[in-house]
Amino acid sequence: MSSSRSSVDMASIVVLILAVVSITLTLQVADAKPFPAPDLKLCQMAFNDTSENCCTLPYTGAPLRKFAFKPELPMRVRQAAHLVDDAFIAKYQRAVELMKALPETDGRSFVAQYRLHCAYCNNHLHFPENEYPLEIHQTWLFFVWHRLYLYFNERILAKLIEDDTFALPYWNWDNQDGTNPLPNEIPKVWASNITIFPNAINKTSSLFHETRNPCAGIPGRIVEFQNILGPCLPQNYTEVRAQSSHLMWTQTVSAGPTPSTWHGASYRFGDFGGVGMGTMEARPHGPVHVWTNIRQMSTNKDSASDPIFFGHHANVDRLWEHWLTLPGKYRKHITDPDYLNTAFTFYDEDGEQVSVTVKEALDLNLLRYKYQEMPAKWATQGLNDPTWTFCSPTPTPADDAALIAATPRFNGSLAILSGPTTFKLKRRPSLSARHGEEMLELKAKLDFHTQHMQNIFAFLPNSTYQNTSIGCMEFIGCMFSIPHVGMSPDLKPEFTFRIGIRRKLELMGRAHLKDIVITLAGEKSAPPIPGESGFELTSAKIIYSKK
Ligand SMILES: [Cu+2]
Repeated sequence: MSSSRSSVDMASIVVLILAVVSITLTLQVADAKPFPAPDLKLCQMAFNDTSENCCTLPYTGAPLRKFAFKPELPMRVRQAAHLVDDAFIAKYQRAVELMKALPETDGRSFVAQYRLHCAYCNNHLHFPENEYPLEIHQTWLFFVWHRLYLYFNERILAKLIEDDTFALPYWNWDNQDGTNPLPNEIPKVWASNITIFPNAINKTSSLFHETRNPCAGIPGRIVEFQNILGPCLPQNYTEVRAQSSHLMWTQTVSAGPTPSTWHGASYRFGDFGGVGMGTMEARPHGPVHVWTNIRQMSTNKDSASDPIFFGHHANVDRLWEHWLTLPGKYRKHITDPDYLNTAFTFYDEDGEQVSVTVKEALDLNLLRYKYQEMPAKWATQGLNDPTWTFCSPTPTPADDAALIAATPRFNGSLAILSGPTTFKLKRRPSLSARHGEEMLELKAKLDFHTQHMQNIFAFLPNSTYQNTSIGCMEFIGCMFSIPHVGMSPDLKPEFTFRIGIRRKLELMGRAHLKDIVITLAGEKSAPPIPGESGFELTSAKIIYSKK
């Protein structure tokens, strides 16, 4: 009797469990919020601002169809741009010349292609059931959207020259090698105003853009990631290379150990966009745009109208693949279904709308391209590099204890002004990596119309944005938000920034301390409303996360 009663009870429990599981799954499905592929016909001007209008296409092609892999394509190799030969340059020039000759109303045309980048930001792509427009910067969509954008752009160029082996070259600006041709100067493929293609319509290279910064165009001048808009003084190669390799290491190895630190904040259908930039997008990606071309490359609207944009972003894409190979338990693709099932619309090589999901973009073998290998020496650099130095005198344990004792704890909301802001936060140094990576998490309400840039230093309270080098050992990462036009001026959304800190603290010999002293050293920018900082730090804490 008792045994049959207990089996009835067991059966009820199993039914109950199944019901709960089923309700949970239903809720999860009902709750799923990936972005559907936008119909590009939904593109609208940003607040009727015609100067920013990127919706030029009255699309008349076939209805939107789904992307299919092309296993028959040869494996294309994206070469390091500084190593390509003249035959390749001529081929690439011809492909872009043909693209530029297409009418604007053709989705494959150069104009339609660069406006597509702009259409995916700046308040252009609206969904009827969503309050906010789609924004592909400053969240986890950044890497994957640009990968797919380059994929289709490359396929269009290949079809125009009827050469399925064609692959975009990448600008290897992270490589500090000092032998000529320098990988991190503007490669000659984009630098020259003379076409190598013998039958060119005119003798101006289709790969050149006349609005580049004059300083960046000087042969032998290498990309800088800090203080890039000052006077065009002779470069101290040793110093620039040390700063740049240190920045690469900090942002990729130390500050970007997990998907949320590297890619940026999560972003689902219905969310306000652009609310948390990842480490790579902030730096080095951002400064390379500005260093190269402050006029075109530094606006969302015209960024992709300089052909070097595609070489720049090919390197960003390559570095994403490289990031996956670095040591660390959590350097993996994001597995959130809302990310994987988000879809975008592009123009394919026939000029027709095609929808493609994020999960279709994660395997380069299936997309049939790869990168010519180049060394990334910065990834294994460290204290053994004599150019990486502390900017404070070597502290004793007593100095650290005195600094911690003298520093106020972060205590609720804080208006960040242009000067440095210093506070301390509690750590749990004994937690192992099994609990996740140790990160600094900052939340802030930002004015969305101005740029916000903060360099973040540990145990360097006198640091400032202008005068403290990102080559200092105490530099632990940065947070960055670019202005977004066309949004309501009343909006002040909350942003989330995360940077990994553990590896840098280990290198500094401070991983055992129970407090960390943080300094936010901000770039000077005009406050949007007089008397307001436009930057309210709402939360600052040390968290441990696998995401
Ligand atoms: Cu970019």
